[in-house]
Amino acid sequence: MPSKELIVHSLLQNQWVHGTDLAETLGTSRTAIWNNITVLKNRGYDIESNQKEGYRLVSIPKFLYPELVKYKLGTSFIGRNIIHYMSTGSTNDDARELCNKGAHAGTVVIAEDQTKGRGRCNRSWTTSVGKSIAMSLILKPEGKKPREAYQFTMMTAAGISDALMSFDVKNVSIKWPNDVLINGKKVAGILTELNGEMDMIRQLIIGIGINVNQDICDFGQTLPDATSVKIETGVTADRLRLIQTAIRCIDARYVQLMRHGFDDILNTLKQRCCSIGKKIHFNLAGAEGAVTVKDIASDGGLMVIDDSGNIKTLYSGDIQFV
Ligand code: BT5
Repeated sequence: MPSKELIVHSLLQNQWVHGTDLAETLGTSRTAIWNNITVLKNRGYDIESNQKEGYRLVSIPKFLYPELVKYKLGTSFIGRNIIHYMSTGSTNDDARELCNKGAHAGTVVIAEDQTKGRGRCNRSWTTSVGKSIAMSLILKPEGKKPREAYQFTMMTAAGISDALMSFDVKNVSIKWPNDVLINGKKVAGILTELNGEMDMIRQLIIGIGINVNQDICDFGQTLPDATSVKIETGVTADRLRLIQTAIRCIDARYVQLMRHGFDDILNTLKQRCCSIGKKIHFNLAGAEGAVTVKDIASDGGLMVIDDSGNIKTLYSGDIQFV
């Protein structure tokens, strides 16, 4: 563990930490500790110090720094390596580059701001600095086929909705295939990108955008269907606690999917999916039409029925309620 991370964890755990103890634990000198404390102060940590008692953490920065996100994270897999940018184009692009350089599965890329945040089909995704969560997960699920990739989008939607519900957010639903809604408005979106061969997923990059503390004016008139946790609950949410909870819940869903298959996630989707029974307009690779959603199929596709009674299953694309 890098020494700055150890120092922060030690400061988070203890009221006062003596420089000598820190130096001993880290196998370094007191001067090196002092230098690291200076770096941490420049990162926004408010650290009090005195000769007798050592160092005390007064407050932490508002950013989603890896050392803070990792503190007591306790996941089995996702988040064992975390990379943080103040500003970047798109965390999905960063994750892809990191993959090309050999990044481990379970790596998470977090950005405070994105200048080229993307949705599906190159649509744009808006991030509000200090008010959103923008992150990408690198997964390398062994034994999974490219046609199963959307199961990972759905396990992520299940995980994000678990996290929001554990924050006591009411009326959370999932709009097939990749939106999480509160009171029918979009609070989170998922962008899954795949690199693989015909019968093997080499890596999956799962981009996640969550609106946490935006006010209505942050979305303006361009995004009337967007909402945030704060708008829906009336309370400013702790972004750090929410990202940790989201990573934990997605990690748990990932383990569930890899060990026990898709069934439990499918059941969750059926319970939380707001599309079942609704009339929708779908657009799928150029084909479009109005249909009624019947169910979610056992493999995660959307079973729909048209006005003539023909049943078909959709596997990707956009749906709008009519
Ligand atoms: C998505 O696409 O919903 C996927 C969004 C994924 C964003 C994450 S952030 C981290 C990672 N890095 C990236 O570059 N992307 C991922 P889609 O279903 O295509 O929805 C896109 C549409 O959602 C846009 O065309 C807008 O209408 C709307 N939208 C844009 N920003 C939004 C926001 N902050 N909240 C709600 N809706 C938004």
